[in-house]
Amino acid sequence: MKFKQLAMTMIFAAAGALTLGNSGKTFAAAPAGKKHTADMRWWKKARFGMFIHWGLYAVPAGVWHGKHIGEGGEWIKNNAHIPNRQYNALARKFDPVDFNANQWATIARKAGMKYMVITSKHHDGFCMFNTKATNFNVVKATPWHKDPLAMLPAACKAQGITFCTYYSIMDWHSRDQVPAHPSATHPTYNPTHFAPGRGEAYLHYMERQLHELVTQYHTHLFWFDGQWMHGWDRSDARQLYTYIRSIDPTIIINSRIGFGYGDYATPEQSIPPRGLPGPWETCMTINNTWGYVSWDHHWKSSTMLIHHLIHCASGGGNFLLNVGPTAKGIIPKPEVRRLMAMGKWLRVNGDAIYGSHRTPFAKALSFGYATQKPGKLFLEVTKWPKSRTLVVPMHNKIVRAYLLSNPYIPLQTASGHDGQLVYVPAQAPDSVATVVVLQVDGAVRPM
Ligand code: FHN
Repeated sequence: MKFKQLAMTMIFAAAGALTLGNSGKTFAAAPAGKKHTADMRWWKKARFGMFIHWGLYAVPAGVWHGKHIGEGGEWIKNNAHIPNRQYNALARKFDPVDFNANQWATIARKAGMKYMVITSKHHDGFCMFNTKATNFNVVKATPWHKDPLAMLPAACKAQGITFCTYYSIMDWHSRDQVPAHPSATHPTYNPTHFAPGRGEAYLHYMERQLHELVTQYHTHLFWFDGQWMHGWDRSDARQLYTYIRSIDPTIIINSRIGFGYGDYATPEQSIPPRGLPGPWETCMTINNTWGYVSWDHHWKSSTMLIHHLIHCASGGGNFLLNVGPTAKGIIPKPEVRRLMAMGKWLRVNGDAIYGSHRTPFAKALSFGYATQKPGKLFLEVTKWPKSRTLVVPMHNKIVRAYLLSNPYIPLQTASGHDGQLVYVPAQAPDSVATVVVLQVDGAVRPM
């Protein structure tokens, strides 16, 4: 995937997550050992969430003046160099008459997702909630006049999904920020910088909106982004972090608020091979774009997506998988089909994922992945052994072994030179990933 915005490089050191924004600034994840005041318990147990990129950009859907505009639907204002007036006019065409909050929350539940992070305001500055801070919002500026973020929290609660919000610090619409290359006909917005003397005013604008999102829309998490705009500095990050904590100390904040603030690291479109030391979450698209793009049919298979989820969990991380609804409010069918396949796998194997802890093994396993809970080692076998024998590199004797899908039939085991042996059926019961459960005494002691 090639994106201009990926001029910024996402580099993830083993010691933590470092994100190099366009400005080349480095934003470290929460410093090791930082005391979390946020209530991370639900988040760490959840393991799997739905990311939703939805806004005015769904109207052009990756096409401008008849041309395919690559590198992201939600970036079309920047990548097609659309002047403000022309872009703002899209609001008059945004009328998602097919939007159904209960349907979206139900899809998330059936997918096995436990939280939802939706764009309240992306880089384009359009607000998908009825904010009093600007009329450039979904209720005041569109013929729809409805507030999706007012409908989703109750829909999510009814489905057992935790409601969370994405919020971009960079804002291509705000008068407090100046585009990288202003032009009446061919502007480039990214990366913006603060207009002279307007930084404090913009911070106040954000605080007003974040207060609304916490107190009126009851978000449980802020997924910040766009922190690479020029002029966003440590004091700004600290002020925003402190402000949010003053409203509700349990709110979770991601690392992209910047400068080591935030509660978890946010690798994007990639999974750190052995996970990261502290709390982390990989976010990923199902095709190649976050916002809806009508011509992007590069869909990942459900098998690959299930393996990505397992890989994240085995590294002690979460998997935030994105959907890009259309301008009519429909989650594209190819995305729904893949999510239903993930949910079907999780209904059988979710015990290995939800609330699990990272693998005890420092090296990758030849047959797949591992996760664990006290007294249990889960082996997510993605490469079924032709020898019908799994070799588990640990000293612990196995108390009992069984297929998670069929716990009543024990599997035979033995001790070998290279670890514990588990004898499995000739054919993999689940060709995508079969979970073998090993009951062990005490903590796993890898060889
Ligand atoms: O520029 C954004 C992009 O549009 C998208 O929102 C992703 C999602 O993580 N974040 C930024 C690129 O890193």
